[in-house]
Amino acid sequence: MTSAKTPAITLTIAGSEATGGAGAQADLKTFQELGTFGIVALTCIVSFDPKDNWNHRFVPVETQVIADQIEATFSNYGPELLDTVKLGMMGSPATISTVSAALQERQPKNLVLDPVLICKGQEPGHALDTDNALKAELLPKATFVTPNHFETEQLSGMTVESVEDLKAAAVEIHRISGAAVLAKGGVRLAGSEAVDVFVDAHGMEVLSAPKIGEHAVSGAGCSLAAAVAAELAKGATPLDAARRAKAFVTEGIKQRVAGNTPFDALWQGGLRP
Ligand code: PXL
Repeated sequence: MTSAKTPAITLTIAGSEATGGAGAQADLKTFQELGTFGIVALTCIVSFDPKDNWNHRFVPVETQVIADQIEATFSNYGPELLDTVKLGMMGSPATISTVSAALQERQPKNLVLDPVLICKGQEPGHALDTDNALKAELLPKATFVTPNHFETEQLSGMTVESVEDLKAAAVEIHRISGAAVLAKGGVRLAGSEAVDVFVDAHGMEVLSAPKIGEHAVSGAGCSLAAAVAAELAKGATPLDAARRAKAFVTEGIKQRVAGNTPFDALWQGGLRP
């Protein structure tokens, strides 16, 4: 039974990051904060190693178990109830193929891809395979993609050193994927503003906010993509979803949480009154 008050439903297919800053934890907190009913299908478990410079200890979830989680969720909520899926860290080509096959059947209206490419501590050969699989199997299915600076360079094949470069690369990623693109300059581009470039079939918009420090904050990318997914699920246009997600992340970075890792974590409650 549903009622007029039933919230929009959002599923994230993502990894756990044990300290709670990034990954599925950030996605779920973002969904809750923005008023959607959040669901997780877990792809892997990442535990930073304090004895090894906080590098990632990475354990994949068995592909059958990933498929089972998605089957349970899609069977419980039909496409009319659950039409928005966010993809976070996949971590291996086998996981990508499993997720891709599950999405092929369902074809969600909104598929927000956070193209998490390299994970610290992963073996480079394996990481390259994963990047290629992501580009071949998931990027073409995405309706919205949120690459950071590094991922923007990788997906576009272009070097990004300025806002003009970021614009050109975002246009290229839109061209090859057909998806709406929110390419994030973040703290990687010089200047006092954190600049992101949005491109879709209707055109381009530069989203800018004063930088809050010069250090990347854990969970910012995950929370941004999850916020885009939540806003799309509630009916926003891609551009409005991008604008609201940027505001959500900017406030969350202002109220970040510091622990012993060299990076702070975003607080999803930043927009609360
Ligand atoms: O921020 C990217 C990211 C996504 N998902 C998981 C992670 C990380 C980074 O640490 O651990 C599970």
